[in-house]
Amino acid sequence: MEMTKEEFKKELQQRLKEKYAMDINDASSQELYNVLGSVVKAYYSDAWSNTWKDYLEDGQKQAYYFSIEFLPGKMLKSNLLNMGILETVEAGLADLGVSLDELAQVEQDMALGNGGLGRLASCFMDSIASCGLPGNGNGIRYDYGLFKQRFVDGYQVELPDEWLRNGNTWEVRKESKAVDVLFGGNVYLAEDTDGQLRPVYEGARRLRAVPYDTAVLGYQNHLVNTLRLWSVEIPESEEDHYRSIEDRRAFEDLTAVLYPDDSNERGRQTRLWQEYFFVSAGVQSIIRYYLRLNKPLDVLNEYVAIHINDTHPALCIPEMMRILMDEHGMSWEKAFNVTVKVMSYTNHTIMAEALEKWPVALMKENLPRMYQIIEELDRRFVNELTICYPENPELIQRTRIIQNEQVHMAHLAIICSHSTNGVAKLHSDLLKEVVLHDFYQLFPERFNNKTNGIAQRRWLQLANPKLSKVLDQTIGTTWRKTPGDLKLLQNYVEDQTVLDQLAEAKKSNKQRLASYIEETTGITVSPEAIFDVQIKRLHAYKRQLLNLLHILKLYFDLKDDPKKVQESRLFIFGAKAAPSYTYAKSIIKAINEVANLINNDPDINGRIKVVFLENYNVHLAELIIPAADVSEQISLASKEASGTSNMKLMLNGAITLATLDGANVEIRDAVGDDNVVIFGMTEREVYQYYERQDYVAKDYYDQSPVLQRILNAFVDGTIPNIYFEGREIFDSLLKHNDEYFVLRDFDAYVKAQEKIDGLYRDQHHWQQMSLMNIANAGRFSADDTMMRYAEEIWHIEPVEQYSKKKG
Ligand code: Z2T
Repeated sequence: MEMTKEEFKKELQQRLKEKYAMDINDASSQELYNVLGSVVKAYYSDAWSNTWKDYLEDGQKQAYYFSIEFLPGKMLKSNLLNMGILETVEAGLADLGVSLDELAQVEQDMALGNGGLGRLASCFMDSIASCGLPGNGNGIRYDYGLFKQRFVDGYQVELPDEWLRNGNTWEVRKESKAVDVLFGGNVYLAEDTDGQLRPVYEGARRLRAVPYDTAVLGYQNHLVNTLRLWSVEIPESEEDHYRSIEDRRAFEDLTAVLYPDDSNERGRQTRLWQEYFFVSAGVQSIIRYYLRLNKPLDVLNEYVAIHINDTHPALCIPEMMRILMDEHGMSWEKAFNVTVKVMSYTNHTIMAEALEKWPVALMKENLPRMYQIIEELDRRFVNELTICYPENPELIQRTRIIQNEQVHMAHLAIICSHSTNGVAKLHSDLLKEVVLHDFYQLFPERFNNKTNGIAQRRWLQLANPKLSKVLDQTIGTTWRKTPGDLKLLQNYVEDQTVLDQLAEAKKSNKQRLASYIEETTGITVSPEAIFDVQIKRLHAYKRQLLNLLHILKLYFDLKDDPKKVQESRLFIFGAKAAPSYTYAKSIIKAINEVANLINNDPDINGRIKVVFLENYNVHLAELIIPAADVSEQISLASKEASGTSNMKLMLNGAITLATLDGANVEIRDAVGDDNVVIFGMTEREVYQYYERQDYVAKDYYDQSPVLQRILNAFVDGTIPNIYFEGREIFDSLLKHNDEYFVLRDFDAYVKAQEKIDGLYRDQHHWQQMSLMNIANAGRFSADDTMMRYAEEIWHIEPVEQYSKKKG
């Protein structure tokens, strides 16, 4: 793929004429963006169709990543970077008096995900392609992505995310690849003409799944994989099956909105439909494609790997069984054998409220054939265990798929797949030793760890061009292809010139963020302050409240002693709360009120400022992360499965202030104890409290005048306008005994923050720590993570002509 600047300019102007009959000067940013998009698409279209062709002709094994969420963010610059024409296009546009950055702003963030899980899926898509691996995504094309967040009087208000309003340049609707999916009705087995038992459907609804394909470009290797997202339509022939407009609307709305709950499941009917819809459409289209290879279905596992991203796509298992048996006449035993070898599953949380369980009645009514198959899977599992472990009926009851009239989706996924992985070492160990211990005893060989990773192209090359340039000048450019080469930076830890350049890049990123803050909130902040960042979904276990309590401590300290020696700090929050999660919303309100109080207190005089940025999303992350000095990763140990913003912040030179949770443990191992600040209980100590049941939060309050003053501020009017929210938070800590041990870890957190303060005061040393973090972030490359999935779970290989060596 080659293109000169002049060719690009000509092409752009030509297309602008064709589409809008306009010159550059007359075109709006939206029009220019649209035209630029079509240039880019045309540019990769050959590579895309060649990749399809190569896969079909070579017939090598492919992986399919099934996820109910994908969170790619904006794609323009990322596509340009991966095609190797980012600089050409930027310069060409500049010649024409147009700024690429301004055009890039026009693109709507594609936010078909809640947070970590969806963003991980998108980092993985980028890495699969960049590693030359044959792998594709399968998900849902929601008409509305994750809600837009606004603050009104400090309260979160949710607005619909109309991301498709101005069209979507990147997607291609493929009507001819549509498939039908059946819901509801009755199913019974009847003898067919050939004497075989086949299911007969009565009164089922037939919905059409239409795929929209988006190209996933590999990094400068000419490979283009596909992200296939399904949208629902009602086939014309079915229109008179709807009894009323409401009845019809319910089905039409199947792919309308993404459920905005990040780690909590609420068993809604539409959610179950969504899950079956994209799973059935995806598996059907995989089988249809496979049949074109003319291979027998009982070796499907030699050509297809299906990955189940958390349990939401776990219906892949019974759906695959259905297709193999009902549509292709395979026996149960053969179908099960193949299915297990095809499927693999990732667990993303140990939080009990996130574990998916569907009521049997709901499943039976909406997905009768799925339920029959699940019931049979359960029956056979129980039978087998009864033979193997006749002395242990409790084990069988604990592990079976159907319990208490509920289908346990995680059990289904583990029992009927060949691999179950956690997303960080600590998390995977907890799965084996505690949460899924029974299953680990039954299938030890199935359990493995795959620590998450991040697409360093987006999170360093694109988000932080300033730092990227310093790296190029210092260690050469190989890190762009091989993130492990960031290690070379360690050689410069004593080099003052390099340290200064790194500091300069950070400063400039802080200025960029400061301008954004000023523009969007009216709050003036100093780039000299420590930028202390906590960006993630709002959840009690992530303990934004701990951060807030510490801010209040600093505030009272300064009120009491205005001469106190203390670095100035800017506390930055970005977080959406699930709309139904009232406690999380109360925390948002409280942070906003504390921010108001502190930012406007003349006694504080700007030495602490608190900014809660609205509508945290991928794009904002790209602005905040390069500007961060401190990365807050303060979840209660054992609760955060991995975290991935921790890796992005480290890569951009922030110092991690963390509990030993999730991937924080591996960050510490990577940088060493001197380059990270760790505090708080370990996961063992947490479990000890659970065993002994002897945590008394109120003791911490009773014994600490500091905590008394801080907590009282929530209920005595010190923090204004939080009459109800303040009481709710106060009670959560003292009346309901502080589920996430905020008070238990408070003192340790304060000390850790004091340590941060002292370290920052020694700027030279701070820069060295920052450098060590950047240098050791290479190990969290999603490229490496994907190669491990490829080798150890999916058993797929890079395609020869696209592999890194050639690229
Ligand atoms: C999610 O983002 C995560 C876990 C979930 O469990 C659901 C959602 Cl939407 C069902 C996150 C984890 O909380 C985080 O620790 C992890 O880094 C991320 O998934 C990716 O594995």
